[in-house]
Amino acid sequence: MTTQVCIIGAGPSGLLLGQLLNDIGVETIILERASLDHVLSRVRAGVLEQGAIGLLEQAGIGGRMHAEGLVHEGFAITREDDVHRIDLSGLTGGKCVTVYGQTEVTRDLVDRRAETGGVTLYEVETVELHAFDSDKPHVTCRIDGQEVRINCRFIAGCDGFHGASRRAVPEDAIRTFEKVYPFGWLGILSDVPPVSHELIYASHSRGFALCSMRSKSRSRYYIQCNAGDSIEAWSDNQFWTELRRRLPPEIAEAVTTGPSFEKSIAPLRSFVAEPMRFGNLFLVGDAAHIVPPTGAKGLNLAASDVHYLFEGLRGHFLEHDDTLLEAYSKRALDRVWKAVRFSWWMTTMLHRFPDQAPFEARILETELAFTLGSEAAKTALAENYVGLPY
Ligand code: RFL
Ligand code: PHB
Repeated sequence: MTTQVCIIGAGPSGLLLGQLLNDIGVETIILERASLDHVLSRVRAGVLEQGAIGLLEQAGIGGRMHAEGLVHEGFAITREDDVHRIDLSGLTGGKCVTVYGQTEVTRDLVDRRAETGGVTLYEVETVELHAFDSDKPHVTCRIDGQEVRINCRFIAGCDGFHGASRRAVPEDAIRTFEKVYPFGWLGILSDVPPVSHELIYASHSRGFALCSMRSKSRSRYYIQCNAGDSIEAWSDNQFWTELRRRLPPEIAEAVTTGPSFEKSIAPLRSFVAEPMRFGNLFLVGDAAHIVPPTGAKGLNLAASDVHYLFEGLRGHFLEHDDTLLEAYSKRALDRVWKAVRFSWWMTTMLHRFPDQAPFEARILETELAFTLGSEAAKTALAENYVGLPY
């Protein structure tokens, strides 16, 4: 098989890049390790920045997102029993975010690719990347037991943190930066109305909690848990009890509980690989960087990477100009590091760290008190949360 851009991974990065390229007549083949059902069953991000919304519109999937997505002009931070509102719109001159689940974004992109005749091969095994330091890279894999070779001009590594693309890069060509946090997030989905029409980020001496949603009748809640906790150790009842303990009493009383239909634990990590280009291989999204979910930035960074790479590839194929392709890694990383900093800052300020020295604990309490009491600090928080410009 031959294509112009071989995309590894049919998560949001791969599907979005594939759609934007498809729409300007650049051929792509997407190779995905998992089954379509598995891809569509993953529950992850919920909050989209305006820039990501614009790209999804450009990819032709604005319709359902605008009909069903919830526009949020602010969110709350609680500190023990106090509630503070962050007026995103007021602090940023009218900007806001949209709550629309990653599962729905993925489904819309999958449907659009099918409508527009894009090729996605699911359940491919042993994906290997070859000769990406030359002008004739190729990818090999096994599909239904058959060895398949795809010749291409470029490879886009959109295969997430555990994918094959980043691992194909020689060790001496890549530099990585990593911080692993000593806790995880236990998350549930339940078909109960959200406790509030806005998100609530709760800082509490028992640990962090987050009240989020997928719709007016579907709630997404998270609590900070120990890094080594197992799902079996947390019954629904234990989850609801612990969540309520971390919320101010009037909010805790208003939480509607019900059976969960999804429950998972996510470890928290910050990770960046530099550069994001190796010859004719480009890393995109979680393949190149991971942020803890506290700032709601992972999917949004995947979208801005796609934007920079799409501009570069459009320049190459349509205008015979490689300036933006050459600039891809730098443009993407400049924005990535700002989101990595913001996500680290939100995480550090709002969680409780086991075995923390009393001095550090007081500094973090003061960081939160200062932030909530200062218009300038809240403006900086809001500016980052709605998303820095591309
Ligand atoms: P993905 O979504 O991991 O997709 C990668 C795809 O590649 C496939 N794959 C392979 N395919 C072929 N060959 C291989 N060798 C392969 N290895 C892997 C995988 O099966 C998969 O289909 O990466 P992508 O596309 O870069 O997208 C990134 C986002 O998924 C991620 O950043 C966000 O989910 C992070 N995130 C959040 N981001 C936000 O912007 N806002 C949020 O509110 C938010 N909340 C979250 C989150 C992530 C979470 N978890 C579980 C990590 C909340 C949570 C709990
Ligand atoms: C979510 O709804 O899954 C969500 C929302 C905000 C975050 C992280 C996750 O910061």
